[in-house]
Amino acid sequence: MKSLLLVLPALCAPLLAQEPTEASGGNPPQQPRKAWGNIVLKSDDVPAFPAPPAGWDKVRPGMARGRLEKVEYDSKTVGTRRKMNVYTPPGYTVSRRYPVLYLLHGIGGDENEWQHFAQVDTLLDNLITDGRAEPMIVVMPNGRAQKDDRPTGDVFQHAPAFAVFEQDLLQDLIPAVESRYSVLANKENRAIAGLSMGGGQALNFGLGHLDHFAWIGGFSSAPNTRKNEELLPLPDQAKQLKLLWLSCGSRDGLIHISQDFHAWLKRHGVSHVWHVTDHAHDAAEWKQALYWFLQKLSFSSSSPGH
Ligand code: FER
Repeated sequence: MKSLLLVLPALCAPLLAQEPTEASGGNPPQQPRKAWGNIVLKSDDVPAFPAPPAGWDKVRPGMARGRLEKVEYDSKTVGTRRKMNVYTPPGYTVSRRYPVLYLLHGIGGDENEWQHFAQVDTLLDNLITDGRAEPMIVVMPNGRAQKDDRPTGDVFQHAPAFAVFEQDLLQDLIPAVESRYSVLANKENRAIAGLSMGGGQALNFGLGHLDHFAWIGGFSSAPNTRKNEELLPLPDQAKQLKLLWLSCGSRDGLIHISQDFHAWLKRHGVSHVWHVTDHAHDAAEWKQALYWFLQKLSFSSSSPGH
């Protein structure tokens, strides 16, 4: 089973991450055990949102649909042409400009992972049609910034490339998106979120570049998340954010990472969303987190770009 996990990278993250215990030996050997803490729930580890309503993830016949396309860009950082998936909303037109969400995958994933886990196009089509999310572009890049960026072999060895992606994102990917699509290119219209390793990246890069991002979401963030004081050396600076979101499943052995940052934010009076469901480290968690996160992105109510 363990070797099978390593050759099924797109499916790895949720399977690798099932609340391993010392007794069950549930971890693959490459994975640092200390990262998976004992789960100790606090009284405020509760959902901020209910389970999504019926039909939330169903394709509706006859409805206007957005487009999902595979796009390549030149990365000076990596020295290769890199792939991303880009969702454009129903009726996308260059005669208007759109906000952009950068959506980052986990350690076993790639640019296809979010679509595979959460059918991002369907969620957005439904939310936009119902007026519950604003028309936006969603960019799903490959956050493993190394020449061979396929999730093969021991994916935990790729952790350093997830840090290198900070440079690829800011210097290569965002400029490529903003030159190719009709984009509102300011921080009020730029969001970043991700799951697990991608959650750590979103917190690290988003909070590290408050001049670039006003909307930040960490879903089930992984041990690549920087320490609280490094994430936000000056907690008051978070006041310039429109949204800081932390979510996790209560059966996820990585929840201590989100709990710790949540408690620190609370202590420092930094407002944020804290959404804890009864899911584990799995696609069900990330899909509903994305569904509610998308509805919090009220770009136009906050934006000088409109
Ligand atoms: C770790 C445990 C989990 C780790 C990363 C993860 C870099 C990431 C999991 C995921 O992305 O699903 O110790 O170290």
